[in-house]
Amino acid sequence: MSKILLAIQGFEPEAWLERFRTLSGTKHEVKLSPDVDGKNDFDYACVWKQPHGLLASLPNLKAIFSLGAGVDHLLQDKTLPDLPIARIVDPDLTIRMVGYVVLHAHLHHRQMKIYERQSLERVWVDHNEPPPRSIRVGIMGMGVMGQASAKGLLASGFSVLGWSRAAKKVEGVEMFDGEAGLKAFLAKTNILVCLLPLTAATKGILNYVLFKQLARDPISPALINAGRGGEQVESDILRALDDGTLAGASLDVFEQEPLPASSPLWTHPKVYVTPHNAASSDPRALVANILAQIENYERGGKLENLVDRKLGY
Ligand code: NDP
Ligand code: OXD
Repeated sequence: MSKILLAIQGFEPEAWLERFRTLSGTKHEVKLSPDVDGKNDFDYACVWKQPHGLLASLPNLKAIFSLGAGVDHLLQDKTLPDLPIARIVDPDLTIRMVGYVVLHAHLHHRQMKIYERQSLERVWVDHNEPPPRSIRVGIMGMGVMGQASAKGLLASGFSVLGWSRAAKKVEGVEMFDGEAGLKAFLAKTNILVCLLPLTAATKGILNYVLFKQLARDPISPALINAGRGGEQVESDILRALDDGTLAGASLDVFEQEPLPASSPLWTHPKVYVTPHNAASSDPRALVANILAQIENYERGGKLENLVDRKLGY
């Protein structure tokens, strides 16, 4: 029997505990932090925004699981023990992200903010949007989420570009990589989608200088960020929206979450705001995946979807 500790802030902890216990039966003992009597006993920790120092206080841990795809919340803990860290890669999480990206690409291409206003004013005007194939959607971050979103966008008829750290080939997608490839990637991109992990290299990358490099033909550029709020400079987004550098933005993540009530982004006429739920981690879908990993590891198998701590993702 393995002993599993859940340490969760920001998600609904009770729903995770119930799901872990239901699927574990008598195979695992599952505790929810701060109920951490017997710190020596825990084999695995499954965490989302755990209190810093907690994992370092569990001397016999074998591995750590992030309850989401991103691990920036975990790696910010300077006391993090040197253990394998696995992140979530699951079809449920991925398909949710694909839905968000495809939906928002359509919203910008089809100028839905304009039609929402027209509807309120009973105005019947067709703005005659250019063909989807002429719209180039550029995805920053061509990992699990990026590649799946690219497929969804291609199926919707858009042209798709991708940018990653290392060079790679992705069917149907014009790929760019590294610092050297960024300028050419931006120069062709109309709708910019950010699905990057937050690392030292990506912090603040979505800024005014970058927005200025986006293509303005056949439509003015739009930004869709479902990566991390730390990647965007919100004052630059507002400036770019207000001077026409960006025609619109869909923001799922923010410098500060929850987005403060005082933020002008909430009511900006060109902005869609969602509460960091582009792809929500749902215990009904994800716990089976984590338990299968633990059970495989206990049988001597390898952990999958491991994080490279040096790269930060
Ligand atoms: P992956 O690790 O599979 O993909 C990350 C991609 O980003 C890779 O293509 C990687 O390049 C690229 N990348 C990383 N650093 C750089 C860099 N400096 N320059 C260029 N490209 C870079 O992650 P996922 O696709 O699973 O998830 C991506 C992110 O999405 C998560 O880290 C999380 O922040 C966010 N997310 C947000 C959610 C939400 O609800 N808003 C839900 C789930 C995830 P390479 O291929 O060369 O390694
Ligand atoms: C994730 C997230 O990283 O929900 O999975 O942000």
